Order: sequence, then structure tokens, then C-alpha cells
Amino acid sequence: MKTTITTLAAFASIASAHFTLEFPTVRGFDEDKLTQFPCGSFDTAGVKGRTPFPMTGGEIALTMGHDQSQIEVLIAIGNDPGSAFNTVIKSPISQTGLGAFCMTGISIPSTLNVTEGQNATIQVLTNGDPTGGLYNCADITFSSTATMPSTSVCRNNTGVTAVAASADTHPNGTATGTTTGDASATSASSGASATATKNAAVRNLGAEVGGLVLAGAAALAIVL
Ligand SMILES: [Cu+2]
Repeated sequence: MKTTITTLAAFASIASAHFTLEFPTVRGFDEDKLTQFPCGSFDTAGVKGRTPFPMTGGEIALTMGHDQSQIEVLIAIGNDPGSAFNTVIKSPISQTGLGAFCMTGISIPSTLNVTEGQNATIQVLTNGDPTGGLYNCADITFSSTATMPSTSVCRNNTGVTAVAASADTHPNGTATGTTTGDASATSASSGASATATKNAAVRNLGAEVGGLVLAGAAALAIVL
């Protein structure tokens, strides 16, 4: 019986967490407000300090709570940049699998002309439950001597994979052509891919509900 309760509790914590940002240090986390742009409702920069972050070769570590996610990473430059997440530093990807997920090779576009010691905020955006977006932010300071996390922190859980997704649509469902800053966006096909992404999001939700049902059945079997 004790085992059953532990199993259920473990599953509940994964299912309800949406996703968490493990590195750089997250500004704040309230899973009920993760849908609020920007930064999942945490509006004040620097309240948790700042993580040194390099201009090339940066890493971002997440823990994923959905079977599948669309993920994109944006950056806003400045000490307290508000919602100015105008530059993509990791183009949209389709990620599959629960648990640890590590993005490497993050580079700041040279067009931003960032300098050593300058402050900025990174925002990780994923698709919502099932629409809209989920947002986690980290406040950073650019440093050429920044140390990236160990492979025990930034790693991929067994079965976690990711592939490139359409750059025409942000994970929150908005076309990239309709927001500022993403010069790579092509508007011609954004309508079609927006539809495709929404369908994918619905499929993702279906898979997640299926997983919940299966897990519940397994737990019940243990109880009986
Ligand atoms: Cu969720």
C-alpha cells in the first residue's frame, strides 16, 4: 500500500508541474501561473540573483512534465527588460519524453552586440494545456568565464528526444511574423503551420490524457 501511494504521488508531481527550468536559475515558479506571459507571472528581474551565462555554448536544463512539448527560447536584453522577448536563441523544437531535457550550444546572435557583464533575461516558452503558452524565465549576466552545469544537471532522461519544428509558429500558437524581432520568420505559410501546430498540440493533450488513464489503471491494479 505504501508503494502505491508513493507511485501515485510521484506521478502527480510530474503531471502537474508542466515544466520546470533547472538551469539557469529560474526567477520564480508558480505552476498555476505558468500560463501568464511574461515569465509565468514573475515580473521583477533579478529577485533570485543572476546566473553567469556565456555568449556561445550556453546550456539550458529543463524538467519536462508533458509527454510531448513544443519548446522555444527567447531573450530580452537589459537589467529589467519587462516583456521584450524579441530575439529567438533556440528555434522551436518538438520534444518528446518526460523528465530531464538538456539544450546545448545556445548562442546569442551577434546582431544583439551583447557585451561582457551585460544583463539579460532568458524566457523558455512551451505550448500550453492545450492552448496558449507556458513561461519560465531566468535572469543572467553575460560572462565569458561562465560555468555550465554538470552532466548530472543538464542531461536527457531515457527516451527523451527532440527534433526541429516549424519556425513559423511560436509554441504558444502565435505566428512568428506577428511578433517583433524574429527576422527569420516567413509569413507566407504561417496560417497553414499554425493549424498544424494546434493539431499537434491537441494530439499531445490526447496522449497526455491517455497516459493519465493508463497510470490510474496501473495504480488501481496494485491496490486491488
Ligand atoms: Cu502541464
